[in-house]
Amino acid sequence: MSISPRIDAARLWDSLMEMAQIGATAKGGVSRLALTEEDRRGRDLFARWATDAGCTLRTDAMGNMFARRPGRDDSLAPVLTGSHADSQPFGGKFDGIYGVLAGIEVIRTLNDHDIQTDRAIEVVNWTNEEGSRFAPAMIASGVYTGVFDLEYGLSRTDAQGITLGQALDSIGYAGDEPMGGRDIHAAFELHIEQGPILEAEDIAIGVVTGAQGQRWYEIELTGRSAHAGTTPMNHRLDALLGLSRVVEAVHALGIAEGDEGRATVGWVNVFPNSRNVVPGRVVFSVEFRHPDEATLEKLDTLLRQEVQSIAETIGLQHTLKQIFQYAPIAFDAACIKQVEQAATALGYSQRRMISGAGHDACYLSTVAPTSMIFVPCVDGLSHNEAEHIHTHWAEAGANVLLLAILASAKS
Ligand code: HGY
Ligand code: MN
Ligand code: MN
Repeated sequence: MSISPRIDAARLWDSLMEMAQIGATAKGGVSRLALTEEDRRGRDLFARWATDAGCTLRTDAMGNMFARRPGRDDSLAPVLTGSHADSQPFGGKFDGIYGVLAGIEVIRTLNDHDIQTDRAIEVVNWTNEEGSRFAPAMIASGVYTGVFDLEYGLSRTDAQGITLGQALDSIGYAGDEPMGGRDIHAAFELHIEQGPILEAEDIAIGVVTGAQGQRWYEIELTGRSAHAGTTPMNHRLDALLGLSRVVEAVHALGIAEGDEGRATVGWVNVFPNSRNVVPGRVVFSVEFRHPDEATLEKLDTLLRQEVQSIAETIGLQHTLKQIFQYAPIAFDAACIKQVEQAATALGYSQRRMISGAGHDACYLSTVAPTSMIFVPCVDGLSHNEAEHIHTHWAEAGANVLLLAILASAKS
């Protein structure tokens, strides 16, 4: 593989820091929840940079944005890259947006050196990857790839009852581009690892071969609200007591799976949430992740048994629904090889690994040859305002992305 020019690391870092000003939080992170005013400002900036780099911009009905740099032969299926610009409520400056802006930096670098590719290159900003404002996660790449239908996607509601479709309209990003259904030659998503492995092993590039499976649940426990001062303990139907026991049980299920166990209760709503009222109802999330589908199936069974038993012991009603799931993902061998060859050509240390986090690439892999590139992050910390990467890590990942795309964009 001939060594191509390198990306402009300072320009990429400047773009990351400029974007990080949008939704900047006091503790150095960002808050750009999907389809909020901050997300709109981030989208506008992405759109400006993409058009400044000579790309055409198209937006589909879920608000997914496609910045396209034409190739010599427009009839050839394009090479996709990109990631997501939305963040967690108190997220970091790099989760998702690093892959979006590294894609723009690849385009800028090709322009600088007047490099034409046979295939078009598209940098995508996927809507609502985080699944924080609108559950489930990766909903828009899920609709794009046919995992969910459009009506389901647009009807997801946030905590205030606003639908994803209404939020899209309110920020002016409901597009008319057809949802998916077209040939994609290959896709590469560059992302921070969001875990500790690469930094701990002092390795520059994660060659991501797949992603662990996920199961997301929404559980409701219903007891009876009652006066905190007059209701004896043995007269209570305390839903929050039930939640606390489910949290302990879920944690124990994760621990029982050893190093690969991932079990989390992250989203909790207590009603009426008043200091002097015994909570009558709770609605909360449970999620499991694991590289083995049979283990996820086992955890599903155990969760249902635990919730049933805890609810019965206290005298609570309960509902449990699975709202999101996908089996462990294997990425495309040829794409994986192109990433390895790019890292080797550039002299970067590398190791194969699977992704602990979900990414839009997981759904994209169901319709196109796809793989991912990881770079380390400090202390493996992410979904936290203190998330940080070093400039040389950012540079290495974007250079590998550049070479992998160049190799793939040949007809
Ligand atoms: O939850 C995830 O794995 C991703 O960060 N949305
Ligand atoms: Mn992400
Ligand atoms: Mn994330």
